[in-house]
Amino acid sequence: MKFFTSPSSPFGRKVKIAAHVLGLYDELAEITINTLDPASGICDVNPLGKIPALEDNGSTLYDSRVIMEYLDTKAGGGKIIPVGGTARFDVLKLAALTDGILDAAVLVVYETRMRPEDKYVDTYVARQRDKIIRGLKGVVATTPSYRSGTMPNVGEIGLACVLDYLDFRQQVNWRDHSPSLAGWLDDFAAVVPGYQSSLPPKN
Ligand SMILES: N[C@@H](CCC(=O)N[C@@H](CS)C(=O)NCC(=O)O)C(=O)O
Repeated sequence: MKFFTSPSSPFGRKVKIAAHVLGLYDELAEITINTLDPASGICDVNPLGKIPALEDNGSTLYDSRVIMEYLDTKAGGGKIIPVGGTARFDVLKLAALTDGILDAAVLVVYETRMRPEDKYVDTYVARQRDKIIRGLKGVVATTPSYRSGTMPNVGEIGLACVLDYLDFRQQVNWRDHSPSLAGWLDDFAAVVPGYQSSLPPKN
């Protein structure tokens, strides 16, 4: 499987951890993409020009959530996404919340990277930061607990990627806003395959 991503992409990292826990990581041939480079070819793979994307058996998939579901299906199904019941929608909701936090965090990065300094819109950045902080509080309200050694679900994988991405970009100190998540991350980091090897690069 050709896997288009970059070491700093938190969405790409979700897929990497999912592939590890599902035992499929060795099947991924990683292709590093700089989405800002028009010659990267990513728009031929994903019309949205975004990573991650995956090519397998002649078809292309994009959006990290779709790719994770594809990998789950390939591994037999029901492993990182519960098949039914309230558990399924609890997990999908947590995944949507963590993706929303990541979207806001990525937009904060783009606001500074894409605009000249005099066009930087503080109120827009503040709005995204508020989403991040409210989103984290929403996560805490679900009283997450990772049971050591269990297969993490897509929501938990998303949460780990959120917390490390916020540390990487240093936009919001989540330990101030949601200190209870520190213990959660320690439990997850200690045992989940692919967690350490997929950490974002050091700043
Ligand atoms: N919903 C998408 C979000 C992916 C995304 O925003 N990726 C960023 C990199 S972390 C990207 O490719 N940005 C380039 C762009 O927006 O043009 C997913 O889950 O895969």
